[in-house]
Amino acid sequence: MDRTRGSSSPTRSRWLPGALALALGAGLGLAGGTGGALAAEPAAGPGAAHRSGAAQATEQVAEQAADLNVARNAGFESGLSDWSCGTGGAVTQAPVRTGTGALRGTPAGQDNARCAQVVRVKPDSSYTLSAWTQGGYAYLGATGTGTTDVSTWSPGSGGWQQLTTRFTTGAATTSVTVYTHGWYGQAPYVVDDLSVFGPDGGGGSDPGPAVPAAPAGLTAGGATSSSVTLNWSAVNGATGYHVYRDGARVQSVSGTSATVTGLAADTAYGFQVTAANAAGESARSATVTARTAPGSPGPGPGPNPAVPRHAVTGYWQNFDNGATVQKLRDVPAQYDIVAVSFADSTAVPGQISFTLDPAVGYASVADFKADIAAKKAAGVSVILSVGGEKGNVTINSDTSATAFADSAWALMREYGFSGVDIDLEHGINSTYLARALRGLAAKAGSGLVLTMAPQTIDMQSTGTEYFKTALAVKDILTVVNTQYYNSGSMLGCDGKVYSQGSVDFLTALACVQLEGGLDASQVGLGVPASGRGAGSGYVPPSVVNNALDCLARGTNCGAFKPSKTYPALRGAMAWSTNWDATAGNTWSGTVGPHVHDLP
Ligand SMILES: [Ca+2]
Repeated sequence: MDRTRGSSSPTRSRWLPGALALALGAGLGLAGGTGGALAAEPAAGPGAAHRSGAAQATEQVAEQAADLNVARNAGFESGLSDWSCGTGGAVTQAPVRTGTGALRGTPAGQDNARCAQVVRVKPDSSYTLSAWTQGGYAYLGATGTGTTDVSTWSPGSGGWQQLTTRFTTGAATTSVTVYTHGWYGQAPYVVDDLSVFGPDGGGGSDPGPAVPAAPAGLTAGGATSSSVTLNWSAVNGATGYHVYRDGARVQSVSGTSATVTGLAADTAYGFQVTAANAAGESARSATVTARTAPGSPGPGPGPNPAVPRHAVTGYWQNFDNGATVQKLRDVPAQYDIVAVSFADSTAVPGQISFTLDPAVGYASVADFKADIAAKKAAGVSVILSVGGEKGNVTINSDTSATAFADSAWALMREYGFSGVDIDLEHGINSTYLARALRGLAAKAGSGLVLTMAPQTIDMQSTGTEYFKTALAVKDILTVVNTQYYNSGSMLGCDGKVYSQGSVDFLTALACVQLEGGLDASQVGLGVPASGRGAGSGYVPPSVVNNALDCLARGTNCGAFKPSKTYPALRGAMAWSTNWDATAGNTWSGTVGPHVHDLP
């Protein structure tokens, strides 16, 4: 349907740090290849003034990257990976100087608990070897330097203490063994943040743990009136997760689920999760919205009023787009089915939610529910419309079909809706959408009101996914109100082309559905309630009435005359009750009595 929802969805910010990291990575790669050329480049010359900014940036990175820590896993954040240790070496979580791990060496009588690593070095270069230690006697040294091997030691201490020494590599030396160990029979020693600082020997540096990625797969379930349970997928390298509620951090956990408590009943909350480790906290996950259960039992679906033989459907706008803002109680009694527009899709494929727009003016959600109950008591079916121009829901698997049925049923029970309207405008999969609707019908029972509002193009032949869906659920389908507007020219059931905005367009196109396998009681004429309710294709209410007469009685036809009459034709639909109100409710006042007067 052509309409502006007027709602604003938050724009996801782009992950700039990621782009920055990419650029830096590219710079480092270039720097490695041009390191030798840098020194040879003239300090000034004809080309110097014209060097690109990119080249200058590359050189700056190269200069910064000239010296680095050539040891791997130097902070023991990845266990003993890259290290060769005897039986006395192990990783400890306490004490650690940085991150979450450190080396604990436990010497024995014949074992000094030595751990060593072969690092790649540049020949004829100087390196500073250092490490932080505490506990018992700790040694730090290097062998295979090609010049003079070095070592240093500490008798131990109760706090962190840095050991430092230096070595120079030989003319042909490309690797050196660095080691640390304790002393025979002495107390365990702890080492963290070891560094072999000097020119890159070709092995690069160990960046340590990276900031983890944002968690994916966040879902909300198990809502009570005061809590919501969240689940998400584990993130590589994460040591914990933080949970955010409406932007504020409310909880930190080590696993991949959390139950957020202390929530208000019958309230929607937006949740996000981040992953964290020693390097920092990830970006926030996509937001999942969850609503807590009502504090007291909701009105429930109750027995649905029967839809009359001839019925008028009207869409009620849960948003302000310039049409008259109204409450459900303001919708004229001529409307037998009121489709609340629209449900929202959530991050879970197939799942829908509903949030009452404050712009509509209800004092509370309970007030809105009371209006639904009052309409129901007056014999009106208030249903929830799914879709619209901007509210698409993807149902293309058994999982998403189930998610749809479960969430739609939950909303029916919570608000008292009598059913759902399918107003999806793209990407329909008839197999799974039919499965989803059957799943809902299995829960809601025979009182379910199920309507559809396809676009004209979607109902031109029985081969389209929309038409196939309608036929696949024919036994539980109330009415299909095809939108006979916003569509230009289309084919009638006689194979002729008809232009929108005429009685023939309504009758000849409805004939496609009437002859395509739907029962006449399942066909309604969907039209704009006023000229402002659609971009094109508006016809006055008198033309709608003529089309109804033509199909149901064979009178008041235009050029197109159906070969038979369809007295059981269900009726008509208007977008929207709000646009109808804007035009003084002329549409429902004219078409409504006429529909109810059909044979
Ligand atoms: Ca560490």
